[in-house]
Order: sequence, then structure tokens, then C-alpha cells
Amino acid sequence: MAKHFQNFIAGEWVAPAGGDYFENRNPADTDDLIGLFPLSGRADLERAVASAKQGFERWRRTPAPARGDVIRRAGDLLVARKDEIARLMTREMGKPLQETRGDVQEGIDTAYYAASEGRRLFGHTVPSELRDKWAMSYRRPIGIAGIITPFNFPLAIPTWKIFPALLCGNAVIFKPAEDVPHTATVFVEILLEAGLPPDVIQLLHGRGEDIGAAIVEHPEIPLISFTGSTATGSRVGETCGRMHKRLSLEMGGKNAQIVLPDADLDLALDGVLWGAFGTTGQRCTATSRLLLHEDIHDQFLDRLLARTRELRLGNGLDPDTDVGPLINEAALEKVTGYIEVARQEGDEILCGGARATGGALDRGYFFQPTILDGVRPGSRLACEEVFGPVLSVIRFKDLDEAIRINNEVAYGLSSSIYTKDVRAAFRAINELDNGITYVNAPTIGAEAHLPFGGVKQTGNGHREGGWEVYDFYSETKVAYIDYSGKLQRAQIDTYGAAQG
Ligand code: UN1
Repeated sequence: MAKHFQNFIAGEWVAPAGGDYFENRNPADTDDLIGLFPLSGRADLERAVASAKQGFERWRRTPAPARGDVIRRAGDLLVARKDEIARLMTREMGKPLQETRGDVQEGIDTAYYAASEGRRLFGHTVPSELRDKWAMSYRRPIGIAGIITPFNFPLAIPTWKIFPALLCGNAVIFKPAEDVPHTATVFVEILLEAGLPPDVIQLLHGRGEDIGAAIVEHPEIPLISFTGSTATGSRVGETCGRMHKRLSLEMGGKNAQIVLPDADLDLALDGVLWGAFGTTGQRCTATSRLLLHEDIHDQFLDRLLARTRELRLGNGLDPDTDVGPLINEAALEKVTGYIEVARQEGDEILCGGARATGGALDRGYFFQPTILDGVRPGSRLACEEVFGPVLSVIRFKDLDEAIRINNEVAYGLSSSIYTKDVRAAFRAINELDNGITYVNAPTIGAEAHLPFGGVKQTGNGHREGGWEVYDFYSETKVAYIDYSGKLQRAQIDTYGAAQG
């Protein structure tokens, strides 16, 4: 009998009001049932909002350094349980253990950065234009933050959002992706063990179209942070625009690795293998386009093909596995659909192109690492996010053309260039339209203490990580203190002229 997991609402682990649950199965072995998780609805959300409002009133008054201490303890608990969490994460979403350990590490890094921010949260103090008057800005909490997260980084992405939201003094309602509810449950247990007041965090499991949409639409949740598909992000954006909510969106990518002829080709090869097929291509930063200079195109592809064929697919708990499964049946259908599109568009399938089967693979959602050559700029495989192990190869003649091809897609998350030429590298940094550019490193691998996000259709101008995310989760307040004892009129009694 599978275990029933619960929501965390108003300080207790509780069953959903409607009494319905969904199954959480291992994508590498669908016979493996991890547990049953609540399908939440509006009644659950109403209870969570009422409790979070109370939590917010207390938490907003807790000094920021004390809020930081709770987050530091959460970081310590993540350190102590790193291996255990990595294992349960691999079991529920498939990526190999070294990657899920990295995912937990990203959460630890984010915790310690957030904890230290509790002793900064800088405002500005600036001179007033009037005498005996003081002017300054500082940061205030906003209210309840609705946090909606994807499956591909089951711990890291929730920590990117929840730690800064809490550090800034907000309460949180957390809705994790349906594919990874177990990691989310353990994360909330850790927050509570670290000493977070129980009404400051509420965990609601369920479907995006039900409980996710209800959170976005709730008038008492003024702050929404969403990472997921562009289509869903557009709907979230419409609602938040209509309701004047503060919204951070992190959506798709179509990230390119550019290889110039002078590059260290061994390094470029290692980079594209990791960027394209790490996490089974299911990162918004995944390398999904490889732009090869015509002089090295053929030899580079030959070597890439040989290395790709050596990749071992399997259960991520097996230390020999390089590439795990896709997340679910719908992902398998989506990626398979794109191979059909590639065929219709006349792309050449150099390897892969189908579900991976045989032995234990038959029980999971495995897909062969796939390389498509001759992909034309402007075609669907050159422009659309696949979110799977599918790499589109495009040939170019010079750096100008490579930059143009990189920039002509709707997305703008990350890009990468391999070259030894410092002039080419700096031109790329300046001219590639992306939030992040890597030089001699793959398109994946952002560090937790730098701003993360993309331009154009990837986001809506906000950044996660680093120092910038604290602006999103707090409101600027400005205070003027006039101790002159008389009426001083800004812009009129300039520089205290009235006083002589
Ligand atoms: C994502 O793909 O949604 O830069 C996040 C990286 C990771 C985070 C990826 N640190 O690849």
C-alpha cells in the first residue's frame, strides 16, 4: 500500500479537502510507485492564505538577521542530508546522482548566500537638497509570495525563490511540479526543523491548472514567481497584469554553443556533450543548438557522434549511467513529435531519434540522445524549445553570421562560445542577446550567487539568484526626515535658500 503524503497548511500536515490524490512514479521505472500526493483545490488554498496572513504579520517583524539564521540552519540541514535527498530526487525525476547532488548543493549555496544577505539588505542614504533633512531608502516585505516551480531542479529552483522570499520577510505558499512532490515535502520539513514559524510556509500539491491557477488568481497573494513553459507563463502573466501583481517569470530557452575554428576542440566536445545531454536536455539552459564553423564542421561532428553513441542510458541511481529518462509520458510524446517535425523539415538525423528500449529501459521514459544536422536557421528545430536530448546542428561561415543566428530566436537565456581569440570572445559577450554568455564553457552551469535569467521571451526582466533577486521580493520604501523645525519646500527652497 503506497504512502499517502499530505499538504502542509496552517501548521499541520493535512489531507486535501476534496480527498483526492495523484500517483508519483519513478520515470526510470514506472513500476516503482513513490507515493500518493494530494490534489489540492480552492478550499485548501483559502485555509493556506488565512494562515499565511497570520504568519506574515509575525515574520515581517522578525529582524532580517534572525530570518537569515533560520535559513542558515536550513542550509546546515541540507548539508547533513545531501546524499539522502539526492537519492530520493533521482528516484522521482531521473537525473543521475551526481546531478541531483549538484542540485542539493545549489540549494545549500543559495541558503548561505541568503543567510548572509540578512545582515545586508542594503538601502541607500543620500544627501537631501535641503538643510537639516535626511533622505534614505530601505526594503520592506510585501506579503504572501506564491511560488510555482518546475520538475527539472526539484530542490535548487524552489530554494532560489523561497529563501530570498523568506529572507525579505514574506510568507510563502509553495506549489511544486506534480512530478517532484517528494523533494518539495522534504524541503518543507527541513524549513520547519530549521525553526521557520509553521504558518510562514504552506505547501500545496496538485495540478498547475487547478491549484497553480488558483494561487495566481488569489487576490491576497500579491507576489508570484513562476518557472516553467512559455505557454503557461503567458497565462500567468495575463492574470498578474490584470490584477497588478508583481511577477517574476523564467521560461524557455533555445541556447546555442558556437565553436570557432581556433577553439580547443576537445574542450568544445566535452562542453556540448554535457550541455546538450546532461539532465537529458531538460534544463532551460540546455544546449539545443550547436553552431559549427564550416572549417571544422565535419571533423567535429564525426567526433561528437562517436562520443554520443558511447553515452550510457539508465537508472540515475546506477553509477554507470550518463543520461537518465525524460520526466513523463507527455515529455516522451513531445520529444517524439519534434523528431517527426525534423523529418518533415528535411533535417538529417545523425543518431538517435527514437525512444530507447531494451531490458530495464522498457520500464522508463528513455529517449536516445539525438543529433540533427543541416538544420536551417528559421526552421522549427532551430527555433523551438524541445526540452529533451535533441541537438540541432547549424553551420556558419564567420562570427557575424554565428551571432546573427544565435540572436534570431525568440528566446535569450544562455549562450556559449569556444575560441582562443580574445577579440572574438569579447564581441560575443557584447553582441549575443542572452542573459548569460559562457566563454569556453557550456550553456549550463550558472552559479547561485550571480543573477540568473534571460532576455526576450525567456523572462520578464527579473533575475533570480545573486543580489538582484532581493529587489524582486521586497518593496522599496523611501523616508525623508526633516529636523529643521520649519516648512522646507522641495524644488522651491532649494539648498535651504530660505534660511540664507
Ligand atoms: C534551469 O534549467 O531551469 O545553470 C535552471 C544551470 C543550473 C540551473 C538551471 N545551475 O544549468
